[in-house]
Amino acid sequence: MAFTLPELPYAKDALGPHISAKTLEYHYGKHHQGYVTKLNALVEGTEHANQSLEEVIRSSSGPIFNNAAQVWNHTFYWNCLTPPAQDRQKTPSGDLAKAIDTAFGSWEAFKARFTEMAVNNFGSGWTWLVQNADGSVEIVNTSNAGTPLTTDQKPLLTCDVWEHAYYLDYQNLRPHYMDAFWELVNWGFAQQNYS
Ligand code: MN3
Repeated sequence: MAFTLPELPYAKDALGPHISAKTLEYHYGKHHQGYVTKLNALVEGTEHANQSLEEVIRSSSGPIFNNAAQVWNHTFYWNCLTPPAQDRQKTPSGDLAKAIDTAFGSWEAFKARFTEMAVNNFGSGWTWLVQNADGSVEIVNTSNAGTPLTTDQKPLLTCDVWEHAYYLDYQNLRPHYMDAFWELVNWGFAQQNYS
């Protein structure tokens, strides 16, 4: 049973002008696919070969963990984005909006804090909105392939801050990529994750 690259939930040119088709060709078609291919090669003949992706992430370390977590993180990230349609929901609503207000004071304060965490996440990594067991939410940074799946915190939303996520479109300007990210967040997906 080999791991496979999930379909993108939209066309490669659907996130423009904020994230280009060229970025998706490389980020999804080369990087994400590369993690899947490497993972399959690494688990062959090991105890991980017949595990689910989540089981591999929770029971491995080193290269197997890195590639498995990157496969999962990227699939989650694609689902955190949605094409920038006119009628796109631009802010969270419902229980998630309440939890964000409780934790950060306001939507604007949350957005500013998430952006600050992402911009200052040193090197390669991910910035996450996560849910704690008591229903509260917080923002956490992980480095490299790090993922909340190995903790008690439930991922709700993520932003990939590896340079490969934005270098073709924004070169070294991660803050400009963050502006793009906010134009594309799929709040319906984040709300669905919050329970
Ligand atoms: Mn990436």
